[in-house]
Amino acid sequence: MSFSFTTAGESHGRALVATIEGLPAGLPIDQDFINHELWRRQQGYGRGGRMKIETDTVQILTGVRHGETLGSPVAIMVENKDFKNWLEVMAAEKPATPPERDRKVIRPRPGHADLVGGMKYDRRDLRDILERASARETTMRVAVGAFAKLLLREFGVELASHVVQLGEISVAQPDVAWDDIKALYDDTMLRCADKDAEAAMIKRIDQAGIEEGDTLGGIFEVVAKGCVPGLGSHTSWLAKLDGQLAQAVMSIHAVKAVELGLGVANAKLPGSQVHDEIVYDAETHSFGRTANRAGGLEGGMTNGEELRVRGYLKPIATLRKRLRSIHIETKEPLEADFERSDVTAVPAAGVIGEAMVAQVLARAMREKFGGDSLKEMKRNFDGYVKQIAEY
Ligand code: EPS
Repeated sequence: MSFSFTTAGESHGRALVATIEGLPAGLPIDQDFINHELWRRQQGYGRGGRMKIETDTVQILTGVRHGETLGSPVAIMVENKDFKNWLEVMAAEKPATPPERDRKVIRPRPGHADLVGGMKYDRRDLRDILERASARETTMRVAVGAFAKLLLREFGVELASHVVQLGEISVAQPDVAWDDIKALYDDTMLRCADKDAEAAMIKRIDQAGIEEGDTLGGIFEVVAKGCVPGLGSHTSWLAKLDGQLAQAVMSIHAVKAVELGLGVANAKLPGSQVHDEIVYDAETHSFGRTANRAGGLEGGMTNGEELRVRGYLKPIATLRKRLRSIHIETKEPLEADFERSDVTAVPAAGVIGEAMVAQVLARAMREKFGGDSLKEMKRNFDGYVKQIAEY
């Protein structure tokens, strides 16, 4: 038994869709929660005009009845409100006459999928690449992630994220406690725990966006609290949860590096200052660690500490300050294409990071505890928790 999903949809097409397989039957589905997660992804200072057009709302098409999963594939959809402005350009049917404004893209943006995608798929209108390469796709990852979060919640696992760096501005104290991160869950600015740093980040976004026509990257951190020890496995490279998390988070648009725990800083330190020492609490009969520099993972398995995963984003590739490019037909040098864009999407990427970490954990939980119904899965889980307590 596993958990998997596929997304489909173009940024300015009719709708975005996803199918999810592997949810157990009998899982309560709270649509308000899913929509709230979608709302969270749309927040954040530095977003562009598109977010004023869209109010992402999920429609559940299959696999759920009377508020509970059936154990069958779940199909979901989010409509693109902007589609009404792109009816002719994005129509599935071949137009009888070419649209008045064809919105053809022939000036590939450096750092985007435009040029390589056009070459590989042999498309001469780079919109055929841009539409699917767009980070709009992450709407469905967040919707799927909400289903994964609803499953994880049944087993006491919660996720949240925060921004630790924007452009060159970092929080003063990077090890932010879970409660302080959780308190930012519905924040609409930068979900940054350090308010002085956040004020500086906002200024920097204004400077980059308004004055310079530029874009900014940064770093988000996702924390998952309440994971049972032993998700993932040391026995095979594909089974290692750290590898799976890296792949899942790296697949988010513009993420160029993934860090687990204090992985980057740890590379510069001697082992005695890196490894979290093991302690035992005789009263609660449980093992613990003196610190969590490993970010909750040892040997490719969760160790019961908070899971901490960071995603490093490069700046968005659509810039008002246009970079040099080449006309794909005439091969003349010109400036790259620009329609409209965000200045930064680091806070949104954190929400997407939560969704991707949630789906990796949901898959690991489904693989470990199986069960066709939630009840059966919980029975298996309880047996394992007892085994751990008796160890
Ligand atoms: C994106 C470009 C912008 C962003 C978009 C991602 O869209 P548009 O071209 O319509 O202005 O707003 O993000 C979303 C639509 C979203 O929902 O996150 C891109 O090129 O990646």
